[in-house]
Amino acid sequence: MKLLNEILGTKYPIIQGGMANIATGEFAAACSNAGALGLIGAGGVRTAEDLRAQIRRCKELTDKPFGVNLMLMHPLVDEFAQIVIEEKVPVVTTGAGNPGKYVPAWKEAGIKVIPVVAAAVLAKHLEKSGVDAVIAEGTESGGHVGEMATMALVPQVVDAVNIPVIAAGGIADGRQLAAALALGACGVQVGTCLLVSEECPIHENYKQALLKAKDSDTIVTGRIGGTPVRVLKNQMTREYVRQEKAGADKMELEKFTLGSLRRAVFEGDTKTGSLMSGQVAGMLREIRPAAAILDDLWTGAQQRIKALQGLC
Ligand code: TUI
Repeated sequence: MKLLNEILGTKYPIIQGGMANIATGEFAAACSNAGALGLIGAGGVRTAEDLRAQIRRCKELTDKPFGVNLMLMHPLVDEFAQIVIEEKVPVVTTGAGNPGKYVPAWKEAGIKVIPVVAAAVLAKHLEKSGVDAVIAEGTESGGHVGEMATMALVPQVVDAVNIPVIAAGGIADGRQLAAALALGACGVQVGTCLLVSEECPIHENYKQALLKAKDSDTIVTGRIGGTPVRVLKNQMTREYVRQEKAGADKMELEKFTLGSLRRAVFEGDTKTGSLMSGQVAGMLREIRPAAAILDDLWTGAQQRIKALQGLC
């Protein structure tokens, strides 16, 4: 099996998740320069021209491979799908849906296409449409999540397809990276552990809330409404749960969370903001350079694999 770094031309077999409103062109470039595949998150980008500007900024700041994550529920996704072609983006990942209709044009343009899947059935379907790999993302992740846990999802996707599988969800240290490789993944995508990097442009209050979090401090809101999102528990989630239990309809709940991610990211509003985070938040100890976080992930995985070899 080829490792993800050989497939992508990166130093490490690690992708930086394209977190909406967080993963700017500058942050993606910093992660690419630090040895991962940096991704620009288009989920929070408001215009096609802004996406183009983020891509150009990223290209200015790194000569390493990078990519764009397209959130498929975004109202401008058709336009964004064209911009990545025009700007010759080397890698496109997708999330929150089925990217099938865009795949032929992206492949025609020579783009490596790597959709996120939350179940094996979509992975199988997308393999037929010619995607290069899939990211199997477990419900441990932050942000928009599916139902299946990484431990159960990854081997079932690996068995379902003959293309490389990248594991995501619940990965913040070398033990978890080693476990992902043991499950048959060729590499990993991480998001939450990079939120506490020095380069990550989120508000300082958001970083401090992550450092304070314990293992069970995240919750998934919106499972009933159809858009499940994992965030740190706070005043907003308590109120959300209260309204959900009281029978509030989908529209009311959506209105309640509208703009709440931006409030957390830009204003540092830890009370009423959506502090998207994976279940690994409880493992985060300090703010460090992205390069140190990535190097520890890979060095730690190699050490763990060697230690396990000594057991048998
Ligand atoms: O997309 C993500 N994570 C995200 S997107 C996001 S922005 C947002 N903001 C507010 C509300 C909702 C979203 C924040 N975090 N991860 C990738 C991911 N994709 N997770 C789950 C899926 C997924 C789910 C269903 C992928 C495919 C899918 O297929 C359904 C189908 O059509 O077959």
